[in-house]
Amino acid sequence: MTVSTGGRDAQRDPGTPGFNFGRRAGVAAMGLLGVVSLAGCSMADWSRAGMPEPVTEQAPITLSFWVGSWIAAMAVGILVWGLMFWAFFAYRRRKNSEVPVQTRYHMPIEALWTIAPLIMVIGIFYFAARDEAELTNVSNTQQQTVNVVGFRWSWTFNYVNENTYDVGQPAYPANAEQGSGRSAVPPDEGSAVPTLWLPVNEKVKFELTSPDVIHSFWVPNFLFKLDVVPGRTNVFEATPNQIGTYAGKCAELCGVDHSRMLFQVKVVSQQDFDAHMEDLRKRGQSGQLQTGRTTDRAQAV
Ligand SMILES: [Cu+2]
Repeated sequence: MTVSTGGRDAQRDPGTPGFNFGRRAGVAAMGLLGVVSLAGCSMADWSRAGMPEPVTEQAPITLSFWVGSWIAAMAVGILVWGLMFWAFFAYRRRKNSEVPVQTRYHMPIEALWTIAPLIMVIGIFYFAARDEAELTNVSNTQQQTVNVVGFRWSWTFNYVNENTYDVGQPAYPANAEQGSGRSAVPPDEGSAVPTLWLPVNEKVKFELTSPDVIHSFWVPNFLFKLDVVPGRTNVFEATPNQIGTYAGKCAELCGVDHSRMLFQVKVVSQQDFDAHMEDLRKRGQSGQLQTGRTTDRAQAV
């Protein structure tokens, strides 16, 4: 008798497996393990399903929606995969001549696969709408107001209560060689990205404005971003509750130097914040820069 693993109609010994499922599953598991360890994911990353660490009072709302969605999706996935594999084995063709029972117009099944996805979509919509309403709610009970101006290609931070401002300049591309880039900004200066200072545990109202095109204000660790739209003021509130320095960037493709719109957020103690405001005043950066592009520094691009 010929034993072959190839060809649909190949004859097989009853005891000879055509495909070694155990070995294949082992190889797949090893591959997955390799990918996971190469990706450098820690246990904390896993528990957040890849989300950055939340550093505001509001961010856990986004995080629990994200993790909850994954849990729900995996539960549905496991159920569907389980049913699929059960069907593969339970209804596999045992004889060449055999044709499986064909099921048509089965009302309970038709009703199930109409209603079940509907319940899932309504569920996702309900939680998304509930969390969005909470995250975008503006109570106007803030302790600090910051007017963030996104402009091509950097950011200005107007500290409204303090009547001070800071203006950034485009970050120099990390891989650009000196003299090869379009920019006249020296790499050392350009690498100092604009910094938004915020006092810890104070509610901040962000007023986002743009003098030119649509940008998007994104601090990954806030688990939140909001578009910066010319001609209107988009507003949100957040309370940073963890001291540290966090990266931020423009998240809306706004033009050729979009990738240079980097900034950072420094969440500091009240004393450090006050000292920095004093520093800005000493440097003559009192008042507000509404357009963001009125200094020589920002024009040097
Ligand atoms: Cu932008």
